[in-house]
Amino acid sequence: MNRKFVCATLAAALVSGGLAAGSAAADEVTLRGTTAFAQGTTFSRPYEAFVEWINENGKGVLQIQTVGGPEAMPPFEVGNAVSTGVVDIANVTAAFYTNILPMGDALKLAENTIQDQRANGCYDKIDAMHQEQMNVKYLGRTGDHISFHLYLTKPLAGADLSSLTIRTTPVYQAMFEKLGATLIRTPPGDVYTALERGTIDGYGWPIQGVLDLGWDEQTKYRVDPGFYQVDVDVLVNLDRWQSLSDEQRALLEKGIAWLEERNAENLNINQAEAAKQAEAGIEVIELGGGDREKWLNTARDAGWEKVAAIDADTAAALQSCMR
Ligand code: 173
Repeated sequence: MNRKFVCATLAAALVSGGLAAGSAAADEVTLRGTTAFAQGTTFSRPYEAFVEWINENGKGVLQIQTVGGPEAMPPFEVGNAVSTGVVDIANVTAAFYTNILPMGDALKLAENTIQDQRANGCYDKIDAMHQEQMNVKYLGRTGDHISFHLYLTKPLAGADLSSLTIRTTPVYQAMFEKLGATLIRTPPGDVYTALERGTIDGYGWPIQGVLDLGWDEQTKYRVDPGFYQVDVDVLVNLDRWQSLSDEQRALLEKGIAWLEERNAENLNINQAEAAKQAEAGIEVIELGGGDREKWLNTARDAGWEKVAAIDADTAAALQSCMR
């Protein structure tokens, strides 16, 4: 779609959202939201359920209006949009906003849950980092218990990617680079075409969502084991957050707690997704022995090395509260 046209459409939606909020009950606020993942797909659905929960429970207090997804705003620009207040609230993974918060790359390295991190003070550190460096409130996240994998169109003999061109995001970059791959960074929306044209031999993606996007048609193998943990984060522009009443903020916090409780369902969904992949003909390449060790150690070590190079003290603090 024409970029100018979609930007104009989004701008019109933003303006009409603003007018609608102005003409509603005096103290009801409408937040304009966006999602970096295509609406109705795996990593947008939890956020959409949250919006529904808020709109159901927040009548007369606060409503959320989703003004578009990746068709209206490129995923790698969503962090900037919520930081500057182009939107008020966003559903986005930290890998898509490392341009403004490089340390966000640490979130995928967590081995514990958001509930653990709220209890041990890690959440406060993550929130502070987002507020100070990005001008957003880190409301919370989905994605716990979901790991990432490498998917391929060609077989793989061991933990060596040197003959392969792989689609990446910052999530997989340090690991796949260490294992020798040639990398191409793209948003999710470009993966199908890249596979179809043969410009990539595979891609990084979580265990969930492959069939949802139709990529199974172009995928022959999944490499196991998985690594890291998905973070899909809900961010609120900080000025907007601070302008809300206690009641409005409490509503958002109650809604996100409700959503985060549902992260536990991922354990079952992961199994169902693996079964669906097998039915769709995706074969598992199970790395064993030394290859498995190299795979997992490279993931962890390259991941932490990269964030330690950005800010060693913060990396150390996060490492101790993320496990
Ligand atoms: O592969 C990706 O686009 C990516 O980084 C990601 C992160 C979280 C959920 C889904 C995909």
